Amino acid sequence: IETALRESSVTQMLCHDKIDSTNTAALALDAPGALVLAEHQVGGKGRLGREWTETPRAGLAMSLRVPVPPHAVGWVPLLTGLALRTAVARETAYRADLKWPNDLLAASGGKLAGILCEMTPDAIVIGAGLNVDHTREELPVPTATSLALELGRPIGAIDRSALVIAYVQELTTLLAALHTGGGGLRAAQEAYRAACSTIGARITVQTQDAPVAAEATGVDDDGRLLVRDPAGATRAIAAGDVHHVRV
Ligand code: BT5
Repeated sequence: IETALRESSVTQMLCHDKIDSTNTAALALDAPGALVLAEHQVGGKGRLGREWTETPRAGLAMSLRVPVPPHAVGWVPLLTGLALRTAVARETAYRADLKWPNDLLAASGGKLAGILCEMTPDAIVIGAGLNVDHTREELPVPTATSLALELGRPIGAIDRSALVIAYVQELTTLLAALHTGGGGLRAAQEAYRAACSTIGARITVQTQDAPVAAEATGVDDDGRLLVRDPAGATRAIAAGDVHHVRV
């Protein structure tokens, strides 16, 4: 992996057999360009204090620590989801649904991957967990699924190292667009919008008070989801849980 990533944003790679959280490890490192991987992550973090559960040798847990210009931080989680989706398509030909901001879902609705970005004063730690080789019995929660299950591939047939390499390469290209801005950034944002299955979908948005039914109409230049409520009013959502309504 290290050799293949020589041209990427990775300057140093740490591969742990067992660790609490690759994000926590990358947060503690003062090394821009550090990529932390773990074969078994025992204390994986989800968003909003939730947990991410890994199955040894079946899941991928990856955290990349990189500097990001402050004005572009809002797009990092979204472009990370795009990078992961593209990498999965490149290596396995599987086209996952990309749900705003960045969950990867299978056609069955099962969750294949989750992303957690955490900020330090000078960098962002981009954490991604991908379910690759789980059997049905190994899935940590009923809402999860794995690439092996969705593709009907035998365990061990999907090259996990190739997935790591493809993901970091895709992410490197998209992060470079964030740094340069201009046309490159607009192209990356358009690629995200084209891939995001939330846009155009009927959704429910979990607000502080209650779930609200709405239609997602787009993603604005700050990475916020634009939703139109039944009364026709449009507003932008910066963070929150969005559930697609299946019709
Ligand atoms: C996420 O949170 O989806 C972000 C997960 C980020 C995990 C990566 S792994 C590498 C790095 N190091 C870390 O410590 N974290 C990052 P959220 O949207 O809050 O989803 C969490 C919810 O997904 C849980 O409450 C479970 O219901 C479910 N879940 C837990 N483990 C799962 C898995 N392996 N596959 C699918 N769903 C899972």
